[in-house]
Amino acid sequence: MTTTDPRAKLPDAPLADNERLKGDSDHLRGTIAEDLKDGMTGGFNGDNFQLIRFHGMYEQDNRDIRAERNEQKLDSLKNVMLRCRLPGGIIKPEQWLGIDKFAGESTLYGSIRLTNRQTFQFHGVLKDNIKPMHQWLNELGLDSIATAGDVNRNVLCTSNPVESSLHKEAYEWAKKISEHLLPKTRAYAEIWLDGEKLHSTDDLVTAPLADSVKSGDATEPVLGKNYLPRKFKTTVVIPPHNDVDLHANDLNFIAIGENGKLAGFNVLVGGGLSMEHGNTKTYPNTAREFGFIGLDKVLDCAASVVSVQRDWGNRSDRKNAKTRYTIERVGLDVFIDEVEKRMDAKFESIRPYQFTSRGDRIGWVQGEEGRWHLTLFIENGRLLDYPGRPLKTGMREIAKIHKGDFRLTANQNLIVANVPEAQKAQIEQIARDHGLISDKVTPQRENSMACVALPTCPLAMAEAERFLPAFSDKVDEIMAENGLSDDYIVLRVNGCPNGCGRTMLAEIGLVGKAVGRYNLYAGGNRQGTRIPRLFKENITEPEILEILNEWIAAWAKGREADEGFGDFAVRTGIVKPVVDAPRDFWA
Ligand code: SRM
Ligand code: SF4
Repeated sequence: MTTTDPRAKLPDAPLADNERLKGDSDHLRGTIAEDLKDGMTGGFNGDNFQLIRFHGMYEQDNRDIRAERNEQKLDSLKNVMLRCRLPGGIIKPEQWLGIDKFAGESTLYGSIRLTNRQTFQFHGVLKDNIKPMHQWLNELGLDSIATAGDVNRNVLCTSNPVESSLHKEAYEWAKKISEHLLPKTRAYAEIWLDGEKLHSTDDLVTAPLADSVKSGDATEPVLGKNYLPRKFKTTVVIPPHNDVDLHANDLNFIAIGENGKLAGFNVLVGGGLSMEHGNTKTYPNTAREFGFIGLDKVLDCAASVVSVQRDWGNRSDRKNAKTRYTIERVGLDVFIDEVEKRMDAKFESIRPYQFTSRGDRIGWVQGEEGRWHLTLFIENGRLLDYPGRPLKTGMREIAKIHKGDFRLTANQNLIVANVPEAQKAQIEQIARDHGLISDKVTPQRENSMACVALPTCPLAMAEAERFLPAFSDKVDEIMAENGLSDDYIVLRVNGCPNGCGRTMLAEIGLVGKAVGRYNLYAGGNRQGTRIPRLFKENITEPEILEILNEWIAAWAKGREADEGFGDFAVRTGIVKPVVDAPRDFWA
């Protein structure tokens, strides 16, 4: 199937420049290897600036000191942020010790930043350290392939250590899907590892690919020579816990169990959260139900959805290129029909499923096999040694003695998983001594999240990660004044409307508009299945707090039993619910 299929209804417009650079890149090689040797700049030239993203890196600089350097006639101090590939977020203690060492010795900021897609980022890697970093990661059995760029990103899997057998099965699927959809080019190994064997993926067997989904490009049979029109995101979710926020993702496999075993998946396609302020052609949307598939069809289904989006996605306008826009343009039935043809199977009716929660269960829980799991709340995912709270050192000390594994959650937290009873007290003591456990953290803070934003994110319009902790203090006070200290509102902050902090699935969301100014959204729900609506534009922190004061007091007095704030806001008319995002999000 090609883009000439009339049902794709593609616009008659010139291709975006990214299409040229991907097509010309010799399967993502570009001239990155030569560029690495160019000591004149700390950055990457021409197309390589974009191409390094497919290798998991973004060029950045520290925006706090940009103006000062400009004044001194100095170029900005260019460096890269690296994002690791970690399907399902599982990492071993010995790997942790390795990344801890690299962050401490070879990055400008010294931190490990847990992301809300179950992996970690190093910020501030100078050019000379980039190649050693990839080699170091490879030694640890890790890589950063396809964690950015127009490809399928890190595949998420619900962090569910309690139901360990179901989690194990679901996690294996997350890994297999990640492998199946990875770029097959050897560019990463050639550039960063001098062609050496990739320890992270080379041993894994890639499943055969049906002819119906092949791209026609021998090197990249799934993704094609020009890769995907835009980034693509996939999850494996175990209900009733929607910690991965499936509606932020293009492709979702909802695990359906039968007698404690995995029977197959409900497939939901076309979620995504990004928009542009005031641009009504852009909108967040929830994923649509396609149907149920058995385990024998999972990989075919994944490749078929990706291939339809590959062939039918809009390659002229990157703001209209994601799967949700393709579905909107061609029609849901047409998209489903094409996926069924390519995977050579029909979707069955959706099996019953329900989501009841999204947040992580902070603290200890015991799993099916008697092992213990400790979920640590890491505010905004930033692991660093703070005065009186040496979090990063604490994690290192735990990693030195821990025999199980670590699991990074989609809420930017970390689980010390599979701890035997005999070691529980020791691990808890280390965590307490280093501030990784604090009895002062409220449920409200645990259910709040911010994206990175300033100073590293080049797209940030306002603070997010550095804004949230002090803002949370004030929200905590309001909650306490209203007798709600044991309750929470899913509250999220983004530095811009790209949606990284998943504000567009929050009960209350703040989206950066300018320095110190935010748009206030409300009306998402606790399960993460409803998009919130704009309530007020371009307001300051005091104005936001005044509104929250009123809202939270009204909620405390008028809520029905167990009613979350978002449902209350919709029921009492604070905001009209968003029912059909393309049509009523901006209405
Ligand atoms: Fe994101 C771009 C950080 C999750 C939507 N995101 C960026 C960049 C790389 C800025 C850039 O392009 O130069 C940010 C780097 C900041 C920094 O200095 O670290 C960035 N995004 C993040 C992270 C680290 C936020 C966090 O605090 O955890 C998350 C990394 C996830 C990962 O490990 O892969 C992150 N980004 C998300 C999510 C949430 C999710 O996936 O669950 C979204 C919304 C969901 C979606 O995709 O619809 C998201 N990020 C974006 C977009 C808008 C994409 C679009 O559809 O238009 C951009 C900008 C772009 O791609 O052009 C973006
Ligand atoms: Fe940067 Fe905007 Fe994403 Fe925040 S939402 S990390 S400011 S791109």
